[in-house]
Amino acid sequence: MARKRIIAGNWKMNMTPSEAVKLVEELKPLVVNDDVDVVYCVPAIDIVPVVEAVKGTNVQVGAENFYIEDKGAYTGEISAPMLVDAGVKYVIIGHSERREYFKEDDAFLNKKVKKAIASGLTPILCCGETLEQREMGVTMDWIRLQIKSDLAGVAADDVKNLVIAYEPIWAIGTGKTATSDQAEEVCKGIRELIAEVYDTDTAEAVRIQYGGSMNAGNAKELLAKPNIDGGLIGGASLKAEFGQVVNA
Ligand code: 3PY
Repeated sequence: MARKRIIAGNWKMNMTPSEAVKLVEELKPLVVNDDVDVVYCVPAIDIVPVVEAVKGTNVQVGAENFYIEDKGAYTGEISAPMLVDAGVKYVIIGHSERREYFKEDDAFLNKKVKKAIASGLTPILCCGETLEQREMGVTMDWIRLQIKSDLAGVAADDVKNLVIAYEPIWAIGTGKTATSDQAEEVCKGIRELIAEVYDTDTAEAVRIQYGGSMNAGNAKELLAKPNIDGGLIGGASLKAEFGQVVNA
């Protein structure tokens, strides 16, 4: 069965609520494409206005983060049930910025993956190596470790529905992109790992994105690769260019 392409914007800490609504309006005619799942992963404060603004379009809304408890004394956090109630469908888990700046480790990310699934959210689970790891030749060992730990105890049927984003850290916010061959090699390796840990059906079903400076200039070549089912887009998701990536 062919996998449906998924192009998700990761807005990061950009866009005030009013800027967010303006961007959604600007992108509306540019992101229409029934063959692609289009997702805007937005800052928590933008979720409610963006869910409202995308009503009646093909766009779904994702969150950039949440906490693993349903409610309680966790000042400043938002929970998975809150996201679901607000109309959120996807959530980014394990982005390298959260791993690095907020010290989210694989054990915690595994809890987040399980909580998201149990709450009805689709995880976009990120993994990726540093430049140093790539140069040392341990890229695939590292990615395998991350994915195995983050998915520990997750059932095959749930893995079939989630999204994995391969984002080499050296290509995030640097303007550097992995070549399409480098990206394909790792995405293929991730699919092989899923087949090994689960089975071929699961591996064939799971959608794997490339992320890390994907833009209108390189999207077509990256998306032509057999194991790259979409993109997680940083800077280019904040402008009209995102429409070109959706339609690449
Ligand atoms: C980037 O493209 O910079 C990203 O981090 C996407 O998540």
